[in-house]
Amino acid sequence: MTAEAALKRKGLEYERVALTPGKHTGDMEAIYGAGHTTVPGLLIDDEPVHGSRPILARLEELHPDPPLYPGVNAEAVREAERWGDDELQDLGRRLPWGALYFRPDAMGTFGGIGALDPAGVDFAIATVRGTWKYHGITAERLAADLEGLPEKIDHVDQLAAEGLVGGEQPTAADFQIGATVRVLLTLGDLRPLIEGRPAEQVARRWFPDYPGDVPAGAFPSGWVPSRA
Ligand SMILES: N[C@@H](CCC(=O)N[C@@H](CS)C(=O)NCC(=O)O)C(=O)O
Repeated sequence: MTAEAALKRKGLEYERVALTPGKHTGDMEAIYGAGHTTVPGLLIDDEPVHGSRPILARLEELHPDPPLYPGVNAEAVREAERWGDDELQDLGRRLPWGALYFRPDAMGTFGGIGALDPAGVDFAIATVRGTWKYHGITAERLAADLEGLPEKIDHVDQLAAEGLVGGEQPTAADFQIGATVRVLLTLGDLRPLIEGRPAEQVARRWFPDYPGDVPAGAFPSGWVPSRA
């Protein structure tokens, strides 16, 4: 989502190729080299660029206008982007898969198909178990992630106050942070912590449409901090 937003912002033509989750790690290594298992990757003619931050940096080099790392703020935007990737992005993996463990029947909403039938729920349960193992999710870690979320949303307020995100012209940090927050907005339990704040505005402005809805009440009671 981040890479695509940057391509659109730069007005560049591109072809989007969706890979099958799970199998994609091998496909990615075949194109981008050993160890480069994650999406996104971008082929610029024959030049492989792997990872959301390298992609945005390379697009900026090739097409400086409109800038994603504007003028005097360039370094601060780069740091905000790094924070979004290194410190926020993981929550976009662990919190949705974490919530779906308790509401596997809601997994179909992420594929745009609404309620799952019982066989679908069996499939969802097996899938979610796999993701907990793959991403190292445990109940303890999930509870700690939830406890730490308000501080992260506060940090986005701070970045907005500094003009690094949420301005008229989007930065690389808007695209990096907004994409993750947009995923978090699929969780009813988290919406009260995010709604009405700069984080929500950044996410919905650049990523208005994103499927998925896990109704509030998925996480065990007491795990989701109340809004200060
Ligand atoms: N931080 C990197 C990583 C992105 C990432 O984790 N992509 C996931 C998609 S949900 C992936 O491909 N995971 C497969 C894996 O971890 O091997 C970026 O922003 O480019």
